[in-house]
Amino acid sequence: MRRDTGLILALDETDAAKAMMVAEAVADKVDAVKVNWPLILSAGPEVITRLSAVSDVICDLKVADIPNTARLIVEGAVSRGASAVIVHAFTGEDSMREAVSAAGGAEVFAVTEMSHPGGRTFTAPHAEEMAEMGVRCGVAGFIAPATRPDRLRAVRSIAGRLKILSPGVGAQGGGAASAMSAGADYVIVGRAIYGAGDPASAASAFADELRPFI
Ligand code: NUP
Repeated sequence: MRRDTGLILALDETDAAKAMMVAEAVADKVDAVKVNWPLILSAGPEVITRLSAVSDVICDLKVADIPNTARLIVEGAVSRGASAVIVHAFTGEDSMREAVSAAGGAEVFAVTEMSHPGGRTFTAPHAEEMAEMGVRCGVAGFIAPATRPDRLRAVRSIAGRLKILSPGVGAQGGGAASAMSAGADYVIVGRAIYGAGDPASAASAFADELRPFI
C-alpha cells in the first residue's frame, strides 16, 4: 500500500453508485479505500473488484472465526481484488496465523483496541497482548484508535515498524494530526469525507493536515 497522503477513505456509503463516485473523486488524495459490510451488503462483493480498479482496497470484514472459516473469508476477499483484510485478534493465534497464510501477498491488519467508547470494555484491557500476538503471527500491522492517542501510543510501542491504521478521526471525535503524532502511519476517515457536501475538498483538507507527517 502506497503512503502518499497517509489517508484511507472508509467508504461506508450504502448507495453503490454514490460510493463509486466518491471513490473516484478522492482517488488521488487517498492511499486506499476501506470497504466494510454496509457497502458490501448493499452493492454486493463485486464492489471490491470495481473499487480495486480505482484504488487499493482494504476489506474491513473484521474476520472473527475459526481458522478454516477465516481462511475462506480472507481468500474470498483477496480473490475479488482486496489488497488487505482486517481481522479481529481476539479469536487467537491459530485463526490469526491462518488469516495471514490465506492472504498470500495481501496484507492482514489486526484490530487491537476499538475506537468507540465500548472498545474500552473488552478490547482495551487486551490490546497490548493482541498486538504482541499479531507481531508473532506476521501481520502487516494493526488498527488502533485515533480517539485515544495514549492507547495508540501503547500499541505503537509493541508494533515496532509494522503499520498502524487509525480510525476514529472526524465523526468519532479523534484528530488526524494527534493520531499521527501518537504513532499512526495512516488515518482512516469515513463520514467526515463521504458525508461531506464536497468529499474531494474534505479529503484534500485531511491530506493537507497529514502532510507534515508523511
Ligand atoms: O476500532 C475501529 N473503529 C472503527 O471506526 C475499527 C474499525 N475498523 N473502524 C471502522 O472505521 C468503522 O467500521 C468505519 O468503517 C470506520 C470509521 O468510520 P467513521 O467513524 O470515520 O465514519
